[in-house]
Amino acid sequence: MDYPFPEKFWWGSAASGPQTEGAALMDGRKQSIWDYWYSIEPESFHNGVGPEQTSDFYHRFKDDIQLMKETGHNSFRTSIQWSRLIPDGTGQVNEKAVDFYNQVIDELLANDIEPFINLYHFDMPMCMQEKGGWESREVIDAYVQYAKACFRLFGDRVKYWFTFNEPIVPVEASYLYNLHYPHIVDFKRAAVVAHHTIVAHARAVEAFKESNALGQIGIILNLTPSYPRSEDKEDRAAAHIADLFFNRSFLDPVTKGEYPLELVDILAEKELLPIVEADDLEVISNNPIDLLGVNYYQPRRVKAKENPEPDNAPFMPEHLFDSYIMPGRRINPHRGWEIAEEAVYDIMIDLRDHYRNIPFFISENGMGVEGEEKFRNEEGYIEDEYRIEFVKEHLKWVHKGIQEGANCLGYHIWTFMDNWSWANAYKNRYGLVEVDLKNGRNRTVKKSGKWYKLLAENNGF
Ligand code: BGP
Repeated sequence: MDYPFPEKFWWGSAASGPQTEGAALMDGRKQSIWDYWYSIEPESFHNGVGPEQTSDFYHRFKDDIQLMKETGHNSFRTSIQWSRLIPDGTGQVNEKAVDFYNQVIDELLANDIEPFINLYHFDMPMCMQEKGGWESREVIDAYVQYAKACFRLFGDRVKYWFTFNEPIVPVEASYLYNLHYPHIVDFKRAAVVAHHTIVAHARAVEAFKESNALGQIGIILNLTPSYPRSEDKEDRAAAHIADLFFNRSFLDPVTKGEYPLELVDILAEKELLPIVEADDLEVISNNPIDLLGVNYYQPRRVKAKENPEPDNAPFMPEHLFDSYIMPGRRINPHRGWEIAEEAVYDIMIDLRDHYRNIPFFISENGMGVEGEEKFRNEEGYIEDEYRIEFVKEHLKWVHKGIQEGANCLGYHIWTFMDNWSWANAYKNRYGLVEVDLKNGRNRTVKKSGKWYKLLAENNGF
């Protein structure tokens, strides 16, 4: 075997509650911002497919967990939906939701699949958004109560907890770039959302440590290594600034307990710092994570700013650098994302050298492809060779990082079965398992799923 992995390596996949459960308003669940946005603007979703039309994990989890076994999983990440567990955001816990999540966790454990549970995957309950969402301190308190309820209810069995998935995404998509509800474009408000999310995270970590729950707690961050166009000083400075805004802004407080000083200085100079209350920095500083999840899809390429923005233009991070399209870059045309496998190694070495060699795992990495049906073979399953290659090429670099001492504990592909990808709905398919929307959401293991089983069984390839 050319690429053996360490013993007890986690092989599995990641998914999320809002993207898989379905049963959107069933058994007491109430709307999240996704259900609400879909109710007012269904045309914003690819082919008008909304969050109630996901893969129906809510009813099919038992069969799906059998398919996880068939595809080599020893671990699986999903998220609890706040809007299902505590439908009014605060107060009464929904017993039907407790029952559902208990069953999922128990079924995973009974099949020797370690549950990795995330508490928040872009899915603010609508009633909490009405109170101001992450701009409101009241929502931080409500989130911490929700997190405590999860630790109390499921902490006797779940050993790996995550406070947030990609917390920078709601900051960018909902408060800066006009992609997700509530479609605000305002850096100052985005900075408040970011800071409040980090405070909510740190307070949840604190609550976890005070509880009797088993195990470890961390956060899942999407890291996008930031590469300069050239070795020129100006290009390198531009890449460094992008790195501060898009990586270190979250990575530093959750691992080192403090914001990068350079970033604070930039924001202070522009009078864009959020209000920081007395205990905020203390709770951040006292609660570093145990374990980091790294979602890696693509790097960011940057060059020095060519034309400065007018002084009165409302601030955006892109006023400090230009993005750069590298000649000859490879992209996944379906998603438009660059494919650059070696960047995963750069992340690993950075964590080794600058983040106390923190234990981490690759918590998402995957390839979304449109129109996969055309690769169906005579036996009726999809031959997604490109996905196998994609995973292999990334794993080669993960392997090298491990050889060189990075503390990587596992690899989770995004995702287990084709699922609902937010506004892209079912446009791009990512699964090891196909979900046939035309035929009762039937599941069929793809070639990549069969290969993934061998990968996990051999612990390498
Ligand atoms: C990550 C999210 C996932 C998933 C994935 C694929 O950012 O954590 O929820 O959706 O990206 O991206 P997309 O669905 O936008 O193609």
